Amino acid sequence: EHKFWSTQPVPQSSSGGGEGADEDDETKVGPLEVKTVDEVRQTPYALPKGFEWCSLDVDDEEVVKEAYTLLTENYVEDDDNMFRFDYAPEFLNWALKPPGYRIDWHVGVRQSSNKKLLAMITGVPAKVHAHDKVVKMAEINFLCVHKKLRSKRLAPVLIKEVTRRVNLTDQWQAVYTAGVRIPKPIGVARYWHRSLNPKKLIGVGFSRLGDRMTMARTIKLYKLPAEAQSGTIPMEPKHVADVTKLLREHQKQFKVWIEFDEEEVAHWLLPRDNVIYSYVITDSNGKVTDFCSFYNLPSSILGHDDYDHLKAAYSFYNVAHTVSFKQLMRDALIHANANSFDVFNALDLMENSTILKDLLFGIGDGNLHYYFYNYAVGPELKPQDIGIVLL
Ligand code: YNC
Ligand code: MG
Repeated sequence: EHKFWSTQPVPQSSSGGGEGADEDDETKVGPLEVKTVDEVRQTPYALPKGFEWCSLDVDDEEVVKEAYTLLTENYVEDDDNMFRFDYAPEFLNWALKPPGYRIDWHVGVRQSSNKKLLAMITGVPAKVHAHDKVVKMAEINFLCVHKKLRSKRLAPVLIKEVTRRVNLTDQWQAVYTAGVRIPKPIGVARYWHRSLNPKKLIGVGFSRLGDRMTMARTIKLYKLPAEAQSGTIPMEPKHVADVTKLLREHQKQFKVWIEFDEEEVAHWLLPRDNVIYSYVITDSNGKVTDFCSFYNLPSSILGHDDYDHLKAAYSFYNVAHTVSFKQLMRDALIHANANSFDVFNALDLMENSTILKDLLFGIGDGNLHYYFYNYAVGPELKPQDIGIVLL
């Protein structure tokens, strides 16, 4: 069934533990395959004639712009092809250059004749905790093949090449998420959506007017105050040490989570305009007691006359101590609304599902599957056991 994935060190049965499930998939925890660097192929995999490999030098703004163009024209669309993710160049600079990033883990495929970028896949380092073990993994993202090169088995070559490059650094595991179901998710989460600008969302076909609802009543229902209600203020560099401790103590409760040191917290959480928004609550001594964060991932609206973009906030990491989780997330909604986002999205993982309904989120369609490469975690994790949010 899966010509490529059946050859890879990933748990194979997709039956979720029912009849026919491979017993090993359910009981085994840890690496599926152990190798050494001298067993890794020294040369890149062969590409079809007329194409060549490159490393995406993301320190060069021109290269970031090329990646942006490939993605904005060819990356993920919804099932009805109404929207396509439009990760901004500033966002790619954030996503692809965390502490310890390596140019050679950002793999590109160019057309030899004109050097046009036609496919990519990226990796950044992450220290992943899985059931009390710490594993250095590559966080894989932005797998994209130009529309005119689809269904030619280029994706497996990209995946094998990034794997080879990661393996050459003596790392053997990866974490990734995808809308598609392949062998074999460690867990599955669902997106929920909270309307901030219902008029636009309904206008572009993202949502529909509810039964027995008028537009005026809908707008009133979702209206939020202009000012935060729980004392959240923008995070600053002086908050990094406190946030690092709070986040680590909080994430420990999940079965899988990513450990961030202070440098990584500074990178992933300090506010960047139009990219990452983070807010803290501090006590009378200025110590951080709570924080919330979301990132900006707009979608292009395909073929609509009045609007060309949907501005979406995605819940990132949140820790509540002195206010309820619901109060904290309500402040996140208020800040997103004040920054003119149209919708606030959150997955039903971590403790998110406890507040989604109260805060007027509606369930989305389609699942987000979580995967590890070459690392088994045993029985499928429940969303509330997953403490990882990727971009
Ligand atoms: C996918 N998203 O099943 P089988 S998510 C993984 N992730 O293989 P072809 C995928 N595998 O089933 P196309 C996948 N999508 O025959 C497809 N596949 O074994 C598998 N879309 O290849 C698929 N971006 O080249 C099949 O398909 C084989 O031309 C078919 O290319 C696929 O970034 C794709 O959705 C997705 O650009 C590139 O459709 C293309 O269709 C496209 O014939 C729009 O491929 C954008 C899009 C995916 C976003 C993401 C995470 C990717 C994770 C990849 C796996 C990483 C493994 C770990 C590596 C490091 C290991 C270490 C150490
Ligand atoms: Mg292809």
